[in-house]
Amino acid sequence: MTYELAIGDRSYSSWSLRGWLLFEKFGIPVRVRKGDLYSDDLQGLLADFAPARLVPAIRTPDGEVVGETIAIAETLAERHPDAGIWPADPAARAMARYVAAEMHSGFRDLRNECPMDLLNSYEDSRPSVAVLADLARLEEIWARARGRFGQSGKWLFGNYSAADAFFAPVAARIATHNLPVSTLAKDYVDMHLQDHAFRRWRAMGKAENRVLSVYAMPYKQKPWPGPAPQPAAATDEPSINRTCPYSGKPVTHSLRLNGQVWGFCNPFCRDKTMHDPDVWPAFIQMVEHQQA
Ligand SMILES: N[C@@H](CCC(=O)N[C@@H](CS)C(=O)NCC(=O)O)C(=O)O
Repeated sequence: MTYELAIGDRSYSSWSLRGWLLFEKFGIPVRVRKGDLYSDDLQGLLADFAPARLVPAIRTPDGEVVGETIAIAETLAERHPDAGIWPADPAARAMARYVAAEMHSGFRDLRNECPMDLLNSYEDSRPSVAVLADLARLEEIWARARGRFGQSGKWLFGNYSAADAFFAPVAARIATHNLPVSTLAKDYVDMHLQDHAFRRWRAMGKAENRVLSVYAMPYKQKPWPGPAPQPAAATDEPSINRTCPYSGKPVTHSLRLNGQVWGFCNPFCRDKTMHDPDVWPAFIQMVEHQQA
């Protein structure tokens, strides 16, 4: 038995992103089950995670259901004390818990006015005074965390911690809504956009190929503010490999990248790879092995 994680649409569900990062960044195996937001599909999924009423929700290997992202973080930290979910230093850990809890319960104006949408990015936006106040508060706590505890790495408390998972969707909001922030905050936002786990999540969201127009904003679009993925395209050509790099099953769907054709055992795994080929370790290993 492994953990199960219920999530919503990857392009839009900011809390699902946080919940998934808590597994992905700390090497905890999990079976992800996705439901479409605002649909019976999600309600059906959540019925299997009773009494959860929102995503993310998890089921532990021994069958306990936990909802609320902050409770999921604490449950995983308790069950995996060596995973580094919270910083090892007690003072850093205290502040990391504090800022993650503040994210969990606060920043409502930023969250309401600037929804997470990993499919779109805007030239400008008109942040309200309340959103600017949320940004000022973020600047304050990010600068304090980095200044006091950030020497050993590039994340808020040095190494990546649950606090960074909690702020990943905020980083996406700042970047895609082009919100005004300091250089220090922008550097931290860029860390998230470059992070391979974050990029895997975004690539999977693109592979889901589901657009929720309710999140569209009336602003001029700009290119995605993170690293531009290598161009790859779906193809029917025969692939170099016969088995899928992820499952070992026979190839059924292929993509073309840098003049070579690679195969996968289902359309989702082909498409998630196609949308950002550089961030999938098993795929990269296969390509490098073939080229060696
Ligand atoms: N406080 C909750 C918030 C979770 C939440 O708002 N999830 C949204 C998706 S991002 C949801 O499940 N929406 C479905 C609905 O409202 O029916 C947490 O920390 O997990």
